[in-house]
Amino acid sequence: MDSRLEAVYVEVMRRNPGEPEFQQAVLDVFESLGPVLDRHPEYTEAAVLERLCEPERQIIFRVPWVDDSGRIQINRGFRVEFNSALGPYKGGLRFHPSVNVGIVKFLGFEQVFKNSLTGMPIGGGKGGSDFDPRGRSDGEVMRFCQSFMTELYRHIGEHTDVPAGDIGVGRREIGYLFGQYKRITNRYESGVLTGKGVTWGGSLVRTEATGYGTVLFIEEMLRTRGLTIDGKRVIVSGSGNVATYAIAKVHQLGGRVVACSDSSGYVVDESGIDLNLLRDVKEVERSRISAYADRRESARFVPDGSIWDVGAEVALPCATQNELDESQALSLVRGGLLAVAEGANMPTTPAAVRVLGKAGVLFGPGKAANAGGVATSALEMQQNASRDAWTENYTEQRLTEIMVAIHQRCVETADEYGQPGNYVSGANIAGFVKVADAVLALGVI
Ligand code: NDP
Ligand code: 2IT
Repeated sequence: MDSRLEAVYVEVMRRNPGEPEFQQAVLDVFESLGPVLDRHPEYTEAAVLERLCEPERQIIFRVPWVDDSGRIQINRGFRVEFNSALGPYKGGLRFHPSVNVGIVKFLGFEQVFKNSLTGMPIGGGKGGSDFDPRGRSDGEVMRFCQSFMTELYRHIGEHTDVPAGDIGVGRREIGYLFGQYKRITNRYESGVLTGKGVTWGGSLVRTEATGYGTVLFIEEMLRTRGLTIDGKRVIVSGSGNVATYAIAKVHQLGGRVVACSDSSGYVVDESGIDLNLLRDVKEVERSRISAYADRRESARFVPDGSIWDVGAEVALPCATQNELDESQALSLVRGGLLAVAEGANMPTTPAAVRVLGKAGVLFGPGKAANAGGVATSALEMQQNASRDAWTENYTEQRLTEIMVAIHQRCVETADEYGQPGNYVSGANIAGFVKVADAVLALGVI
């Protein structure tokens, strides 16, 4: 690493011990920035890197609630408002037992550059809780969300900080959170949260946007090699919001998804994942993925091992961080892999990214490939600000244009900095330069 970057990196490590995911996310960006600092000494001069690695504000709070048996439960809530040089803090809330401040910081840090890359006026933030929604009744989830918002409401607002969903937070949770915000503030402030239901201020296509966008992005990448996803064999990990609509878009474009997963294992279905059945099992019943295989003859459930061993031409990791490691990448490469796009945030380990690079596999990093979700959140904010609601066709058209533009930005930036075809550098540099210029312009604040 460049010595100017190294000095900042060492200091970031020292100040943020015990946060391996945050450290990994910072390293990933820093490894792309050497050529940028050569061209822009003013960034080093003005300590832009140091400023971008320190969140503007970090909020940690107690979330007390009462479960169905009358017992008091205590969780921890987080909101890391990372950078607001380009617009209000924007980013999802994650409810999962693994959530801690380091995870939220990694996600918030990534969000800053992703949001910059979309070209929309949004800063970066992230939040969540170690609350585990699994096995909880609707009433418990509602009471938890109400308690969470009873503290969070004072920190957010349509011009301040605009949360949305992430793992464990979907339409149901956003509804309870929005309801409590509305009640406390006595304001119907639609733009304070995105991912709302379409009858109460949500945007059409927001639910589908991340998964759709990821597939639109990989289609653009494949196009650079004269290929398309039509007829390709595809693996999608996860079976939540992002995975579901990635599968839907792959099928619309003529590809065949032969495997998907949840945290209990994976299913292989050589005749192509049946999306209606998957949604019944995961979305409607909130059941485990083995129930899919129980009801479909062509499918089998595999409780252990790796989904990536199934083999495919296209792999879309859409579950969680560090879910595709070096040996799994090698296995995918041996199976004839052509392209990977990250629907999840940081799902591919650094060693796995190197394996894919060496093998000449197209690799679309999450900052670019999954940016369609937050970009459509920004479209939801636009609709809320103008008290308008766009049609499905128009909104999907906007999403498509945004994904094509992000792809173009990555390709042109990688070319400009002498690393053609390197989407990691392209995304990191393009995302960084825009936010760095704004940080400089706004002075020392
Ligand atoms: P969901 O909660 O809807 O789905 C998450 C899926 O991933 C589930 O299948 C879940 O399995 C699985 N999963 C979660 N954690 C783990 C884990 N530790 N180990 C194994 N499997 C796990 O979340 P989303 O689909 O919204 O999010 C998926 C990824 O996409 C995350 O990385 C998120 O940050 C990223 N993302 C989401 C966006 C959005 O708009 N929602 C936008 C951009 C990125 P199980 O059901 O067993 O828990
Ligand atoms: O990681 C992400 O980009 C998201 N979870 C979506 C954030 C948003 O504000 O829509």
